[in-house]
Order: sequence, then C-alpha cells, then structure tokens
Amino acid sequence: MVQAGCFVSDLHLLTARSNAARYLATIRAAAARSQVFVFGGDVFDFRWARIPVEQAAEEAALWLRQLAGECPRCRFHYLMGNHDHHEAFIDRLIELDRDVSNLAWDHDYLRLGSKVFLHGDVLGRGVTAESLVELRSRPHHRERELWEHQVYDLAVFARLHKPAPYFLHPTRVVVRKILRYLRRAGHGPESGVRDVYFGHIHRVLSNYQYRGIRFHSGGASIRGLRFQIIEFQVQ
Ligand SMILES: [Mn+2]
Repeated sequence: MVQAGCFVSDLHLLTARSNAARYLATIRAAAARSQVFVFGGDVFDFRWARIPVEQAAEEAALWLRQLAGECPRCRFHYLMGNHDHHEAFIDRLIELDRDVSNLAWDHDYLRLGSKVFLHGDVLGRGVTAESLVELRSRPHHRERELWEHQVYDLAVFARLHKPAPYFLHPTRVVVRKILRYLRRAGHGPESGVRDVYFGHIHRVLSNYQYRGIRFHSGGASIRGLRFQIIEFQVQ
C-alpha cells in the first residue's frame, strides 16, 4: 500500500525571526491527509526562544500532542535538530512517545523503505550518532542573551542572514558530508537508499542528485528565506 507522507523542518517556532505562523494551517491540513509526517528538526528553537525554556518546551509538547490528536490516522516522527535539542524538550518528547500512540521521536534519523530522513547537522568530520548528541549539548548551544537576540534581529532586518547559508554550506559539500554520515550508519545507496530528506541548511533543494541519491530540503520559515512542505510517498 502506498502511503502519503510529508517532511517539515526548520520552522524555528518560538523565535522572533520565525514566520512559521503563516504556514501552520497548511501544515495541519497536510498532516490531516497524510499517513506519515516527519518533523526534521529545528521545528522549535530553544536557543533563540523568546520565552523561558521550560515554558517553551511545554508549549511545544502541547502543540505536538494536539496535532497528533487531530490526525489519528497519521504517524508522526519527530527527529531532533541542533536548535530543539534541549533537556526540557527531550523530557517532553519521552513523555509524548509513551502517551501518544501515533508519535515517536529520535535523536538521529528515520529510515522508511528507500528513504532516509534526518536534520543534517552532521557536517563535521567523524560525526557519529553518539557524538551528535554530545555536540548538540555543548555550551554554545545554550539559550542566547538579550543583546545577542538584538544583534541577530538586526542582521535579519538587514538581510545579512540571506547569503550566509550558501557560503557556509555549498550544496555539493553538504550532500557529500550527509552521505558520508549515512554510509557510516549503514544507509548508503548500496543499502537501497534512493532519497534523503534533511533540513538545517535553510535552503530549498529538490531532487538534487548525488551518487545515485536524490536529496531534498525544505528551506526554513524565517523572514526572507524560502520554505516548503515536502511531500513524498512510501510503499
Ligand atoms: Mn539546524
């Protein structure tokens, strides 16, 4: 049976720079007609959250719980990113995973048939599943100070954030590094993987071909950047 799925990442909800509010109704509607819904990390952003982290984690969990309740025929998979990796939120995800039958989560990736889904913050040399969790927990991933918010908001206002994603992460380099990570985890093309869905780079990619794999990324719902829900089908 063919199942309809959606992949959404990098909403950066809870931050001042996110414009995710304009997409939430579309996301709910997409979930309502899907059998599988994959959240690909940085859906919430506790590093740049405008409210205290405990409260932010509570709101995030409530939003997920409601969505899963509204769409009982859809299976939700929440994959962690670097901005939503926070102890308070992980505690909530563990609860949700236990209490909500159609919601599961993972630090790392999800494989469904010939497709793999992950956040994509695996670009450093030698990153493994174990070191990923450790990297995301480092002190520079703490919540930001007020002056840092102001500097970042000014950069967004001046559009300084727009060219950054490309220069930091040229597409070919990114997909090569993601493939290297997946190969190490046993999910290279030789294992039957044909499509990889990821986020983190804040740039829309559709069917980007590299070494027999199609790479897809949905951008970010941040002012001035493109964002899209990616639809897919699984057998
Ligand atoms: Mn990220």
